[in-house]
Amino acid sequence: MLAHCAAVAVIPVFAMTLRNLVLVLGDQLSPSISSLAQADPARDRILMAEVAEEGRYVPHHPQKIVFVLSAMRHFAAELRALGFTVDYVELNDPGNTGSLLGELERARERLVPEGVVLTEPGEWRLFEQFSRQAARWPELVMLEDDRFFCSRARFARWASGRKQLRMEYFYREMRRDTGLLMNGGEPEGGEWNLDVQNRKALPKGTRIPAQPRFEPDTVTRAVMDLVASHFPDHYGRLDAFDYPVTREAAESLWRHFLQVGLPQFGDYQDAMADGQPFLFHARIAAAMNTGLLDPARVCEQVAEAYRRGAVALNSAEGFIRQILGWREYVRGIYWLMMPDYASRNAFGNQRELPEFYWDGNTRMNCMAQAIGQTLEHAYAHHIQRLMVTGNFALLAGIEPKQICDWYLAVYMDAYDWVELPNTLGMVMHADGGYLGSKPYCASGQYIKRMSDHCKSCHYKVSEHTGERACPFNALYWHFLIRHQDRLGGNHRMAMVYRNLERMDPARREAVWAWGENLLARLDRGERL
Ligand code: FAD
Ligand code: DLZ
Ligand code: SF4
Repeated sequence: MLAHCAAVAVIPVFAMTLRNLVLVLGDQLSPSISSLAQADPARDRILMAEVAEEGRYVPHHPQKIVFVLSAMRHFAAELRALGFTVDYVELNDPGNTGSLLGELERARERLVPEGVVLTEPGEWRLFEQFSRQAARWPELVMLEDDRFFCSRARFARWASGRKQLRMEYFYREMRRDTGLLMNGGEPEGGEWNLDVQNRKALPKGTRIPAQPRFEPDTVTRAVMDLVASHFPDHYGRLDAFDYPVTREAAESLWRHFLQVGLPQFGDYQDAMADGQPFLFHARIAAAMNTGLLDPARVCEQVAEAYRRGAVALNSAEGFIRQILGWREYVRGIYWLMMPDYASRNAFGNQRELPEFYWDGNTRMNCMAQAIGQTLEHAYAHHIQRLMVTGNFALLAGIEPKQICDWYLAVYMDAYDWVELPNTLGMVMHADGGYLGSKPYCASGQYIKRMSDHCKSCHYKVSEHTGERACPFNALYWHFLIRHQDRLGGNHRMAMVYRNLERMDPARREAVWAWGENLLARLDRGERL
């Protein structure tokens, strides 16, 4: 626990009365979270509630709902074993109001506690609801979520006075603050960021480690039935669920990664391959975002693996950068910029999200692979999200809210605080360049370089126009041409705009026209 808790209101204790009712949310499953750290099993009572609204505010993948509800049920058992009384409201319970605030209100009326305590929700949507409630209930206290390296106040101080924020400089501060991979005041190995050593394509025949499977226990199976009956219309396969739902099982997933994934994580972090959903990735984001794994311990263990020579620096640094750097950076931006951030749309995009995002039915093999595994596992790794499904949405000019809601719905690890800045800022550049200095736009050539997807694709990655041309190509040039006013002066885009200027005018015309054709087909609801 690295950040400081906000002051806890001192609530007097009277004999025979309940002191605090402590509400624990579905992504707060950490025994040492601020709301529980100050709770006393003898005087306080825990409330946990399964509610329809949290499953429906976007149509969450059924595996995400199963994961959260089953992990909540196991966590309630963990708290009871620690001596706490837990009032646990199941989705099917008669009288369930369907919302977290409704359940809190119901329990407050029933138990008449002196205080109501919760750790602040991670999403603005709920934070705002509870903040409004706190204005009506003086006994409601929200504590800071201290499961992050950087508190909201610390981030705001760092950001203050900077016109543009850059992850790289924030990350360096975090390395200095924590001492992770530091050698005195200098970064281990002399370089802060080994990103250039994280971009190898996968050589043919590389052995990919098998992923551990976590068979659903009786609790999880009951939750699977519940989710099937309550959310039958949600996108994604339910029966393939095999994710850990307890702290011990999450720990075993993590240990597996440390031993067999991490050594090659550095080299192949950006690689993609047909039929390989996980490659050398850790799959821990869902467990970490709900509190089953602690980011500080995870990073310390990676640094320790480097110190004892078990992994190379490009793996250790590449991995720690994602958590200490990106994860903290996007959260900082989220809290600094909300609620306005969510409605940013710098390019003025209005296009509907194509239907194939929901069923994977497209002839673009890279898209079909990324979306197909998302349906199957509620998972895609970072480069698939950024450079395949994200890149397509950017090039096609999809309305930011629609693509953000899609990411929020389909991934098991998705929460607004981490999904929104990644999608709206990093992928869609809809914040006008606040989070990242340039859009990550790319033609089919990037996907060809980093994967084997193009080999078995209906489309030809070498072609730019015509029925069999890779749609990413014409859409890439169309994107650059239509946003030249905004992006042409960006020095990080200078090379691509020089290439555009050198393009033969007839070819430029043809590529633009083919891009128009593709966009018109999307507007007619056609599948590419
Ligand atoms: P690994 O590749 O093994 O990486 C290790 C850890 O680093 C992850 O578990 C994650 O905690 C962290 N991490 C890596 N990249 C990022 C990043 N850009 N931002 C924040 N943390 C990062 N991550 C989420 O946790 N929830 C989301 O809702 C989410 N939405 C995303 C949406 C888009 C459009 C993009 C481009 C990225 C998104 N990410 C999100 C970041 C990243 O894709 C996932 O964290 C990662 O794919 C999870 O798989 P993993 O645990 O195997 O990660
Ligand atoms: C994601 C989720 C789901 C699907 N269901 C519940 C629930 O029934 N009860 C609950 O307390 N939390 C749930 N969650 C997690 C919340 O959505 C999460 O706490 C907020 O989004 C704040 O980050
Ligand atoms: Fe994707 Fe284009 Fe390659 Fe097909 S050819 S896999 S659409 S990049």
